[in-house]
Amino acid sequence: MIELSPLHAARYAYVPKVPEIFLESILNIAPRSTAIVEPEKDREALKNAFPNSYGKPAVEFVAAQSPLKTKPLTVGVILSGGPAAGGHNVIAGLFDALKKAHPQSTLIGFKGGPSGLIDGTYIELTSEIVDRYRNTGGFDIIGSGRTKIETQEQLEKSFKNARNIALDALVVVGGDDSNTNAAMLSEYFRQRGAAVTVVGVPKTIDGDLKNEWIESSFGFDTATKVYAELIGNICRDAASGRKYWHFIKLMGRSASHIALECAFLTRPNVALISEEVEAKQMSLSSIVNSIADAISARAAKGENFGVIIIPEGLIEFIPEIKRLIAEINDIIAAEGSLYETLSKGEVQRSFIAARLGPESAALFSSLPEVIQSQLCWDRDPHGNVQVSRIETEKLLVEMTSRRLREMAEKNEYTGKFDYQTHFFGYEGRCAFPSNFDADYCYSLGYDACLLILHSLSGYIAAIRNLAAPAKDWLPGGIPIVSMMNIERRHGKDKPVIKKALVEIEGKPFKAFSEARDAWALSSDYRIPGGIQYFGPPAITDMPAITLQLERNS
Ligand code: FBP
Repeated sequence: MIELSPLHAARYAYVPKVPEIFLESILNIAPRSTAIVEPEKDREALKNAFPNSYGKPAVEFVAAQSPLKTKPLTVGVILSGGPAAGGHNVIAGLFDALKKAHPQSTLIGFKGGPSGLIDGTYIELTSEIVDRYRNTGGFDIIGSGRTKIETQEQLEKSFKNARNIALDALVVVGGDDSNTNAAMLSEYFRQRGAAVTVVGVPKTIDGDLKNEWIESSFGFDTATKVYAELIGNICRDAASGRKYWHFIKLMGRSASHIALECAFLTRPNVALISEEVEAKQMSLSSIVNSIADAISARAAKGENFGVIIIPEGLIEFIPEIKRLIAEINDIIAAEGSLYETLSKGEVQRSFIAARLGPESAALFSSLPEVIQSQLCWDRDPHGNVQVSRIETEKLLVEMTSRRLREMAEKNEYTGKFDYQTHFFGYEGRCAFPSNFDADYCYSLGYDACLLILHSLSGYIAAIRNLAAPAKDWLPGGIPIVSMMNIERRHGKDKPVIKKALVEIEGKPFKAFSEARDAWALSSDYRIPGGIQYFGPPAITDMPAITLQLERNS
């Protein structure tokens, strides 16, 4: 038996705060339909792809007219995609709610992500197991994976396993791709006549699974607080040693929500936002020039140090690189089985270079070889470039050094440039969930159980009013298909959940763009410190700044 750290032991005793309505008996809570939610675009295609779940209303949970009668249920849960703090509390909330609805209900956990359902590998989640994971980070209770359930064979195997286990419901805890899986399974089970209610739970540190009903995905709050602690420490180190520029890449895949939140929490000298780069069609050289100018302006004050935040997905938003990536994706999709046999590095690089159009070929050859190779690495099972493996921070350091040398030759820069690079990503996904994530996740699990009890298949748990104290949160759900559009993946048009990127017209970006010029020259960084789990609620329960800006008028 591993000896627990004092914090680990103390977190077991934490009782998550929940919306007030959840204090009622679970059988006395019922869904109330509100507006029909339709996707923003591609409506006909989505209606055809999801005839059973299209055109349904959003629901909110309110006090019931009369108590629900229910039988013991067998419910399966899948943790899908990258870990995010709070996944264990989703399971705890789901488990407690199921047992309250009927003590003989059973919760099983499919092992290793969606492949656990396809292969029929699972464990029963007993109270002894669940209790050991309450309020802890990680997905290790059952493991996670990125298998995409999409082929007929995978869907049929999932159906057969669900039937053999006599599954009444399935909860898929995941991001945009995983909840797309959930919608497909819901549809397939209906088509096969199986009464299995499939519901989703919005997870991802990236924060890009959100809309009017889903105000935040879980894990974002904890991850940004962990990264901000590290960035704040680096800011202080930079101001103490006064000799390095720190180029810090932050995880978050395509969206820059994490970079934006961490910028508010720490006030770095430069924070790049990919969505702005795309909106302004900034080229790679114009981004590099803007970094070099910021470095030069501080050097003029005698400050040859600073901190730059770079969102992980930046590279995909630079127009000429975006075109290059799209061409590489199409080549990989078209040459699928042959490409898989090629070894990484020189062989893959030459294969791709020989097949690119002239403009992209020229750009490709101008990039450092290490970046060329990283752009050629395999896509993930959903067809995404694995941006966490592309060293954009190093690319920018190399190009910025070059630019500063040019400026120095023309006497436009007289400073001294030295640097350190960092990538913060995996560090933030499995921390003990912040109180916000612990409360939110437990409530999401509870909410998922309510969706199941009321047979709302194809729905995703949606809790609103998150900037307010937990007692005032508003639980409910929306149809997953309402969040979808058609996108090109692996060379084919496919229905997927549309990623919510940073809105350039939104309140958080506007607040950032008003503040950033002052941050560029200042060395008065904001030092947030580590996540506090016990103490005054103003410190322990503070929701993300971007969430507050979005939701508070
Ligand atoms: P999800 O979308 O599955 O939540 O994963 C998010 C993420 O952490 C991204 O920020 C990152 O690019 C990616 O996972 C890394 O994936 P992997 O864990 O497979 O290396």
